[in-house]
Amino acid sequence: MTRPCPPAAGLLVLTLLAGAAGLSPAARADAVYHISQIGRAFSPDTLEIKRGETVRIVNDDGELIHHAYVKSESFNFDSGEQDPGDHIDIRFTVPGVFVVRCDIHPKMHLTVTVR
Ligand SMILES: [Cu+2]
Repeated sequence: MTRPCPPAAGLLVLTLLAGAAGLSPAARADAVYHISQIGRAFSPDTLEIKRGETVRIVNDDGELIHHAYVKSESFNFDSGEQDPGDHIDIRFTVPGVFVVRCDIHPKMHLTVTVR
């Protein structure tokens, strides 16, 4: 598994939406976390966020197509196929522990804990 940057770097809040004009007060604390699909893995492969925050998953894996889905009782998501360079955003709206997987590469998994 390749880690192009220290694991903690992926946990940094890259974008705060607070500055965007016209957002309701409820949206101002929302943050976007960056996860990379690289080396047929999610990097980092664990993440802890707050309810309502968004995880952006970017396909940084050269010419490989990836995919991201969550299947659980309380929360479901399916990105469809992600071409190289594509990104998708998953906003986690319920607390719990969720596993994001790639249907194309079954060994890929990202554990997201939503507080
Ligand atoms: Cu994949």
